[in-house]
Amino acid sequence: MKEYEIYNSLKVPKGFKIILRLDGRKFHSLTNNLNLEMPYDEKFINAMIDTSKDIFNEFSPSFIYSFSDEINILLSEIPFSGRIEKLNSVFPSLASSALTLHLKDLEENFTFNKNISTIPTISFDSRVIPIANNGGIVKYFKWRQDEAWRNCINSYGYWTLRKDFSAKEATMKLKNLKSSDIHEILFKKGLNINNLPIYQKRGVAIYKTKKQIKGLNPKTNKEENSFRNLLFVDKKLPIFDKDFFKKIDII
Ligand SMILES: Nc1nc2c(ncn2[C@@H]2O[C@H](COP(=O)(O)OP(=O)(O)OP(=O)(O)O)[C@@H](O)[C@H]2O)c(=O)[nH]1
Ligand SMILES: [Mg+2]
Repeated sequence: MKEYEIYNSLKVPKGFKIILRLDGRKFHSLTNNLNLEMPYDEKFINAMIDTSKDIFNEFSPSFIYSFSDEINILLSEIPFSGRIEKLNSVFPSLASSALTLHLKDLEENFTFNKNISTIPTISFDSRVIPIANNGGIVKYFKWRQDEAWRNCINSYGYWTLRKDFSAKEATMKLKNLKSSDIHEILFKKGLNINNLPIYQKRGVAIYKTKKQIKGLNPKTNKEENSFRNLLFVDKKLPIFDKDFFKKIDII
């Protein structure tokens, strides 16, 4: 029967790094059901960060970038011998169970919608993106960060318009507006989008940083400097460019 497993041998091309992009399935309903704060809910964002940390601790990727309901994972060393079926099943299932547990921890902080009384089932989809070179890494993450920014403007625009219009009307109005028009509307309503927290505008990254630690060397009995790799959650990201990825030793 083994010959029926026809996708078994599908693998990442040799010599490539990959990015896995996980995206929450039907998270619009999930966030509605949990009555999350609109458009950004710190509890939910922290649960997504904790989920990303779990992925980091399990698979040691080089870099994770998250905003809204997506988690982008850069893998330089590819597990499961690069088998696509494994990558596209193990990572999203790990993310689903981790996020469920982190949201469960916060359960008492949610005011559930009428139909539910507990955290609903959670799933993520997953895709594998082969990356040929360092330029590809910068280009990819810049593309996702631009999306985070678009998402930020649109969601603030939507929730501001919703104060005066129905969901349908607000969506229609947004469709015809340029981002400069949305800025203008928000500004008139007293919201300067430039003053929003950086993590809302640019997303959050998780990566290792080298930290200098002073400690006593028991052999020499002298104080010495050593370096330790620590997991760092970056909520104050710059706009992604080559220099940023060089500085954090990704490229
Ligand atoms: N209120 C709130 N909603 C959020 C937050 N982060 C993500 N979301 C929701 O997550 C959705 C993510 O967008 P999509 O991935 O396009 O929508 P989806 O419902 O997950 O649809 P599929 O991915 O196609 O299954 C947004 O539309 C928001 O409704 C948050 O911090 N607060
Ligand atoms: Mg989604």
